[in-house]
Amino acid sequence: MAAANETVELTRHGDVALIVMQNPPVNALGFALREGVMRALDAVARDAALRAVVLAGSARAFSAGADIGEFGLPPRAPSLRDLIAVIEDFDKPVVAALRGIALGGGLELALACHARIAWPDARVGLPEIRLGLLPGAGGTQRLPRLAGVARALEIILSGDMVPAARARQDGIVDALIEGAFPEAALAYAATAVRGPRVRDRDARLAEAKADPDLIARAAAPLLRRARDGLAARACVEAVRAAVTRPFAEGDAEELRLFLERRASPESQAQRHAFFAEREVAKVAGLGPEIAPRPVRRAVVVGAGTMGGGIAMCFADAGIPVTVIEIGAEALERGRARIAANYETSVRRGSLDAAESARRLALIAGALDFAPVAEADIVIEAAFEEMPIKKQVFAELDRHARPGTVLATNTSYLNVDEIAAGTSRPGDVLGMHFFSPANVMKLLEVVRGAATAAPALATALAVGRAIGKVPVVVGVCHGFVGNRMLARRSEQTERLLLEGALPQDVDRALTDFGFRMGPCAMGDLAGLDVGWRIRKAMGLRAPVSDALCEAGRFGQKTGSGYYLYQGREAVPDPDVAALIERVSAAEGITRRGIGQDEILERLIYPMIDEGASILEEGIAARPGDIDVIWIYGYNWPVWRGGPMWYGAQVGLARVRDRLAALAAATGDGQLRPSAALQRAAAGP
Ligand code: 3H9
Repeated sequence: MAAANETVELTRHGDVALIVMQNPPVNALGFALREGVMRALDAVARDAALRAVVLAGSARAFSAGADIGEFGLPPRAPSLRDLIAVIEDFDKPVVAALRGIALGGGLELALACHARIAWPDARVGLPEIRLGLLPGAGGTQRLPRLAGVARALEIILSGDMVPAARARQDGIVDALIEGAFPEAALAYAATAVRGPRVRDRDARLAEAKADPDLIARAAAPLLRRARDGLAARACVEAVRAAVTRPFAEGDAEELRLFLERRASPESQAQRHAFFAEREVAKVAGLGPEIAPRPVRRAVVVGAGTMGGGIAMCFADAGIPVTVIEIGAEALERGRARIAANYETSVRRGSLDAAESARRLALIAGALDFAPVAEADIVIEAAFEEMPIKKQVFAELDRHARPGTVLATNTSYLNVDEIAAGTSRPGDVLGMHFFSPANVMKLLEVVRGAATAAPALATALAVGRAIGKVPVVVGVCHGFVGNRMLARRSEQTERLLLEGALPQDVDRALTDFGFRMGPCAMGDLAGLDVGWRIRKAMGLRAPVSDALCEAGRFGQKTGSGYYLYQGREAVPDPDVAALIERVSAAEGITRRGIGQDEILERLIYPMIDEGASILEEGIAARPGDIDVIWIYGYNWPVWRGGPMWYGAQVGLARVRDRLAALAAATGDGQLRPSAALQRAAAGP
């Protein structure tokens, strides 16, 4: 046994060498790992007794690809491309033994080997597009030569992982292995012969060479779905080069495009988002010594849209859940809505009928609180009114076992006040889901003043188990996401009153990269919800109120800020007239407002609010806020999130523009907060 260096082990087994990459947790191909593999190969090359090589990783990961953390650093040789060149031209056959994941540069390394064998749990993929990149170590040139051009485009542009069995069908993997590791790999390599290099295998390119439109046809639907159009188009161009140029030229073109994308602000933003998403899992006061409690059974209180969506999250994750309602009719309505949601998935082909039935069977209903006694976690999704919440929590306190996590799905209310009404505030916290709860990945986990660490750890573990990205936030009105959203909504209303129309406001945000602007979003969610809350609180939003008074609640009534023809929003002259009337009644002289001003007034106040949220400790890091906006509000990931964007613009500029806008409009809400001023001044 010999260590090539601290991350790579080289052992000899008869005439076969075994090189094992050991850079936990996922064998990212950092400098030490690359250097270690290079040294090991060198030792093998010099040893005449060795006639074949197995290159392997851990059970979890062959390799997750290039070390993303190194992208901002000066390059250090050997590069991944150097390593790939040595492997490809190695005069003894090199067999990649794939277990766990082989992603990005990890798969590219395997593609340079002379054969690939995979255990059934292996998954391969080229997820670079999710970081605003394209594969940069030959993936766009070699994959089409194995899997064909159309399939390679699908894999590269989706970034999805391909299970071993499918990778075998696609021709990416040469053999599926059932035997033990490493014996089965060594046995395979012992009989391996060095076939043609992947770069020399052009047969599968023939179809695309003969049909010049094939790439455009195959890429079109994939480009439509891409979230970062620049990266997606670069992927297509690199694959086109694989078809139209000799390997060396295509490969050089791929590298050129890769370096261009790697330096782009879009990719930097997505790399930030990647690390921010992993960072949110690190929570102050939650060390490895705090074990989450096991959750085998859940209860959701309330069978409304939110409660039903939350129940589906549990059923989707295989956790039995009981939904409690006060009336049989409401319970039945809730159950019917859940069943209809599953039916839609079956109709669309995303779920098969048997699985849908299995999930539905995991959801029970009850008309009293008795099932709470069996639950490990309870999520209350009742009406958004404090007296109702308190009543429900009194019942939960009466029925729940000690240690059951009691969570409220409140969007705004004070979690500490809810907790104080129970005899066990340590087990109470917020779990704020986003609508539709079974789809949106964000979960704000609200840590109350008294929330105990094990309860928090359990909520986070449950959140992850049901496929969410949980972010810990503190108690305040609206927590992080909705508190910032309120600043944007305020400005939407002001902009409409001062001279903009809904389509102007929305266009500023869709041009920025959002799928929808605030007016279209309001129409989708239903304008009446906010209207009722405002009325109860004695608040006004003159334009939105006037729309509701005219019965225009949004999509559900066929009209809101827009007129709806099916789901298509059409600007409505009646709305323009209504807004002009409201402006006049408010004594406001309307003026033309440019797109730049609209964008600044929608986004900068959110950044301002984010600065206060950070200063108050409601969110732990700027990246946490970014994750909240990316997963809860569809902030375009290639813009990195509001705090990342604010840092790119420069907080001092955000501060100055807000001050100027406040002075120009007389709107005090635009004045930069003390927190932003402090953040902009720097440490
Ligand atoms: C590339 O390969 C470019 C090439 O084409 C060209 C080069 C020339 N680098 O997610 P997890 C860390 S681009 C650095 O919690 P999971 C991660 O930060 C790359 N670090 O686990 C975390 O650290 P910590 C293409 C990485 O099981 C820890 O590993 N590859 C990398 O839920 C565990 O990660 C990708 O885009 C990396 N490449 O998911 C794959 N990968 O514990 C990106 C992970 O300190 N990675 N880390 O917070 C993933 O998609 C997921 O991490 C993975 C594991 C599926 C691998």
